[in-house]
Amino acid sequence: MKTDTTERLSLGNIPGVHSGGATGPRVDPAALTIGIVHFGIGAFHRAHQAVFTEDAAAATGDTRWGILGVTGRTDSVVRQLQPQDCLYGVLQKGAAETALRIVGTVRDVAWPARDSEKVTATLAQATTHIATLTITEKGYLQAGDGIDLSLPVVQQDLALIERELDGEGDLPASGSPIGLLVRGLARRFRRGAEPFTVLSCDNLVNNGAVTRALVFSLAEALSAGAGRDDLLAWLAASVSFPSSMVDRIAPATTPGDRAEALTLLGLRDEALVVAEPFTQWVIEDDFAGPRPAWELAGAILTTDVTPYERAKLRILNATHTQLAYLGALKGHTTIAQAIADPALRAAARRTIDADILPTLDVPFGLNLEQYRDSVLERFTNPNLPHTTLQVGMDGSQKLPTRILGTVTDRLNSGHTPAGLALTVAAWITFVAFTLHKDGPTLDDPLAARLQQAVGSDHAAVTGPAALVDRFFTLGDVFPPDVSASAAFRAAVVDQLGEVQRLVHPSD
Ligand code: CS2
Repeated sequence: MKTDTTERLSLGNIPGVHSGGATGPRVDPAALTIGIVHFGIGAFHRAHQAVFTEDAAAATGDTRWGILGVTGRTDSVVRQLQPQDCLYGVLQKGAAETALRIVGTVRDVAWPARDSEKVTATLAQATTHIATLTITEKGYLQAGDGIDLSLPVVQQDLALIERELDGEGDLPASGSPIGLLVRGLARRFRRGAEPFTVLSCDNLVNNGAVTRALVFSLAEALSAGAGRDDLLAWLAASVSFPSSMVDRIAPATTPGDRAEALTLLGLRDEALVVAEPFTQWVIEDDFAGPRPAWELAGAILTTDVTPYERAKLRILNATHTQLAYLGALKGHTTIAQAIADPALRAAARRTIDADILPTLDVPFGLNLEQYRDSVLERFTNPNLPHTTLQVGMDGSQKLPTRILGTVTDRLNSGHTPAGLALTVAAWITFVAFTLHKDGPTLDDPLAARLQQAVGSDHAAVTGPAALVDRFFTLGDVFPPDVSASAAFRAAVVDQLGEVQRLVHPSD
């Protein structure tokens, strides 16, 4: 195949980049040293924080902020990036224009199953100052306020951190991102104890505080002794956990995107990512040590991320989720198709106006109505094939963060949010439909428990009320104040009918 024999993007052929239709890298990748370890080097990080970091380096000439990217369970991203000297393109697709930019700020990549030692050693180096995280909601392994200590992988990681604190070498691989992070922090503490910053960039409420609580819950579970107590004291005094709000729509790369990039670049790029033009990063300015000048790259550094984070999670992510489930049920493949459907667009708009906007404080300099309009406009981008199934995955992890906190706020102020009940009803219908024996498999870490809620045979579910009751017993998803609300339960039952009317309008 022609594409397979085309030369692949690498440091050796950067000059060739500019002869095609591409730009970048904006700094000499070979001049960068590692200053950041990033956990979860998927498409989003490459299209977002890595680009901000390169722009900051270009603005200042500061070469300390190369990134070591850490992959998740598989080594596929290592295989994409390593043969390209970790260079990759961001194919920016606007409604009218496409542009390709090569980014060079990722300087190395590690797969924990093989490279836990490399990640640990890098986290411990005095020249590394920051760990950033995009490990998705499920990657945190949260149970209540802490990490789920009942999980075998967490217990194994705990044992490794103890051995690390004892100074043992040649340890096996860590199994969880937080476990590997704390192992690296333990070595950093033993080696030089320089201050450090852990910066979560995931779509969680108070992501900095959540990450801090998980790190501490793991460290506190270590065997009692001087090592543990000194580590905890150092973590409290010298490691900060700022919160941040991140925003850029970055759908999965398709073969068509790769072909388009090949045309623009004349080189093969197996690590290409795709993104919309819009990008935003709001960061709590609470760093224990040095950081890149991200504000020179357009990031907002602030003392309080909360109003931005709430507006983004509750308007953008919540509406994405509603459109994903209603859209998928109605046969729409992409978010752009779903928002182009007048009935779904109207439902989205109603939900934002009636149920979401009343719960939000206005972030400084932001008009919430304009923000709502710009979000809905971004969803219409027809060149960004963000699939409803991609946004719909991991619903059990996403609903609490983006929907159910808003439900609680509305219930507390004496309102029953019908639009949010519609979203919950759409999720339940989607799960039930997907888990039906003829449907595709459900992409959700709670799939097995959701299967029990749905019942192995649809006929066993006696009606909408019984179905809602079964879902509401999922304590990991529905907080007690939501599942105990008779009014909200009735609204979800009611909205199951509305889902059917929306997705089968002619029946
Ligand atoms: C989406 C987000 O897949 C999803 O759940 O809602 O990934 C969304 O595209 C980003 O948060 C946009 O910043």
